[in-house]
Amino acid sequence: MASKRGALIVLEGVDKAGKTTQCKRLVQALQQSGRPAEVMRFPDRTTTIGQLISSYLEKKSDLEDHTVHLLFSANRWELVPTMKKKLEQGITLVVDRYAFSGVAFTSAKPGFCLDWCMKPDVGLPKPDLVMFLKLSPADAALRGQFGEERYETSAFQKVVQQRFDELMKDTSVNWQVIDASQNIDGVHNNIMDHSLNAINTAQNLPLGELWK
Ligand code: Z5A
Repeated sequence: MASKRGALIVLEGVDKAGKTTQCKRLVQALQQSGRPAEVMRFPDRTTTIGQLISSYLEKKSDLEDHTVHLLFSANRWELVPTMKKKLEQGITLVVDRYAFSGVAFTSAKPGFCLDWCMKPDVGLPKPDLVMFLKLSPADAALRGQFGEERYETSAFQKVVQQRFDELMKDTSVNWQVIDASQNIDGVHNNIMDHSLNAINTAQNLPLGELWK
């Protein structure tokens, strides 16, 4: 009998919301409870495309805005065969940023609309659950200064938040908003509850296609 598929779970959120912390915590907790799970992150800076993106984010190189948007998308598409294989093997994937970040960040730049930004990611594996870690700019500031990378300014992040708010109106995606101002355990408990529901539901459903 074919094994039940794993769930595709995505964490999105503003800068310093705790995405990386919570992705690791979730994978650990799932593994400890006997559920196969692995973490992934986008951009995946280890591939050739990912290295171009990394150099751009670190401001070591400049890329035209449409070009870098398409590279972020290509970086997801190049990982799709691996993602599908793992999901089919029953492994739940916990993903730190996905196409929603791609759209929110590029569409925060002048001259870009959501519709154009979404196009290259249409048809990607559709997440069974997308959790948005919500944190006010004041609470984010308590977690340290912005880093040195591109996009890490409060004015830009404010527009990014507005774009995420637009994306979250799409009811075809299973969005859950998480209060990321709680302590790490509190956030983890909320995330775990939603994830267990998604894992149980996903195992009996085919993997969907995003924005199709
Ligand atoms: N980008 C894009 O433009 N297009 C795309 O398609 C994609 C991405 C996929 C990648 O950054 C950049 O690329 C990103 C979007 C853009 N640009 N920005 N800005 P990244 O993924 O390499 O790094 P990041 O996502 O910006 O990381 P982050 O937002 O700074 O951090 P985080 O993962 O949300 O948080 P954290 O590292 O888990 O925690 C931050 C700190 O807070 C740390 O000291 C923790 O110990 C602390 N923390 C965490 N949780 C708590 C709680 N609950 N209480 C107190 N303190 C906490």
